[in-house]
Amino acid sequence: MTSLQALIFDVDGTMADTERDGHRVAFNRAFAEAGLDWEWSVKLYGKLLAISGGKERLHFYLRQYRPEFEPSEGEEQFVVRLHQIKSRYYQQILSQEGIPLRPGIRRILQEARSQEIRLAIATTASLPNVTPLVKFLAPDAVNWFEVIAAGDIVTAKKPAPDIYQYVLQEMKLAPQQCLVFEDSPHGLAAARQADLTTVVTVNDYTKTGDFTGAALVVDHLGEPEHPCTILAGDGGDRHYFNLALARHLID
Ligand code: XBP
Ligand code: MG
Repeated sequence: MTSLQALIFDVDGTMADTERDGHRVAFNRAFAEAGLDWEWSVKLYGKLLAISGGKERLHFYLRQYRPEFEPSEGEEQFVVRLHQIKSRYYQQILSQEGIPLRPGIRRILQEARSQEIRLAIATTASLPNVTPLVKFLAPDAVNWFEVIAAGDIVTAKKPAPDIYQYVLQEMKLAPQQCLVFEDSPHGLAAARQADLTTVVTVNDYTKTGDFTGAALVVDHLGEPEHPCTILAGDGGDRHYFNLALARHLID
């Protein structure tokens, strides 16, 4: 029997529904600022989410949807520049409009802190796009996490397991001592390939995904006054996710 030592969180889609109303909108504002008449609809963005990472997503879009477009500065430089503009808009959206945290996120993090469970983040998004969202938890919440593994810190992004292996290495923990929270098939694949037990909280973009291999699939983590629905896995008759359930999934 191994005891639970750490919780590892994905950010986009898991801590908050950032993709549709945050990242997507920021990409569109960046296109407009760059004088491009491109528009990523909610539906198209759902398809583009097959590619993890904002810069990688832009490269994919150019190849698949704009093969005739040849930026004078070269594709690599163009993507970096456009992604910088997009990040500025994304951070503006977070600071001016805000994006609410998903149910149960703050509660489970506080519960973990009070029981000295270690915390980490493993995300494909770039660090400057992660910290403003983490600050919604509490102004000093960046310090709650022992490791914030983000963006280009590893070369192979999710669904590759590298970001999770990096976190395990940094924390000197075995996969059996940790529980991961993810929202997407890519995230689940990354965690499972690193042998990590994973809880999936689905959202509108991911609810039809294949989550075979997840220990638990729920619509969200729930709150005592806002129950969650268990979609798959052994959650017993619980109405919201808590540390007792986290320990049950690991032991
Ligand atoms: C998140 C991503 C990110 C965001 C955009 O995936 O793929 O690329 O969409 O962020 P996950 P950046 O939740 O699986 O980590 O533009 O900063 O890359
Ligand atoms: Mg995610």
